Amino acid sequence: MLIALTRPVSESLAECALTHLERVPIDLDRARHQHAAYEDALRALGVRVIRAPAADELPDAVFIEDTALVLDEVAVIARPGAVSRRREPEPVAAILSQFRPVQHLVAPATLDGGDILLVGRTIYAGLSSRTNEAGVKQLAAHVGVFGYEVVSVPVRSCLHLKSAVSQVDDQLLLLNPQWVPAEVFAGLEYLAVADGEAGAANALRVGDALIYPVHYPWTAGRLAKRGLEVVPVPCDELAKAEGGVTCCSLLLNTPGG
Ligand code: CIR
Repeated sequence: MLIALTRPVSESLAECALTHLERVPIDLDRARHQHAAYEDALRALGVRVIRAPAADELPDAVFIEDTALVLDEVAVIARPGAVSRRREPEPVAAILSQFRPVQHLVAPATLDGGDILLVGRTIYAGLSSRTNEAGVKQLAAHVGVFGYEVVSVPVRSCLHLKSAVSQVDDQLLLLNPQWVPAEVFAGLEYLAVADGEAGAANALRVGDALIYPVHYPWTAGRLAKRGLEVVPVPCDELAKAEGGVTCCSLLLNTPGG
């Protein structure tokens, strides 16, 4: 079965790190309702949701994806690129160690989980303002033993690699060609985001369904037209903190029940 680790929206969310967005007021109650709706959407798809402990003093803790890369064989604990986020991974690592052997990235490596796109045995790793060469190199050393190939991808106009591209079907990516060159993903097809929806490339694939922001209707229409099951979730309040749908969980396969 599939487990999703999530983490509550912190009291201090309004002090989140921001890179490409202007700071605007965030309605905490609304963000919490949206986060609950996201967890409900996961449950409705048969996923068991486990909440990591709240960390009200860490504004970005809800974006738990950035704290680790979880593979079937190992969990690699990230070292977030933003100094304000460096204390987020430890409690997550404690939970992951119940399910996987755990490896840690260490200084000078920095890496955010949002920069990692796993497609089969290929790990695309974004080199961004958060993830550096040392981070990708250490990651490659930890996962190479399990037969994963790591491919670096430069990320420029957006926060993370997965702001620009995510996987929506076995051979299909959803991608913003202005933010990442499609040629990097040789052998895969891609669907482009709709005009006026630059941030729409981040979808969370759960089995055959896609948890997807309700605020990108045109791109959602394109996904539906391809026969993909789109599960819309409201998440515009969390988007003000530069978070998307992949960022709010870490998914792990577990055997049996
Ligand atoms: C940050 O800047 O780190 C947070 N405010 C947003 C992180 C979003 N995470 C993600 O896309 N994986």
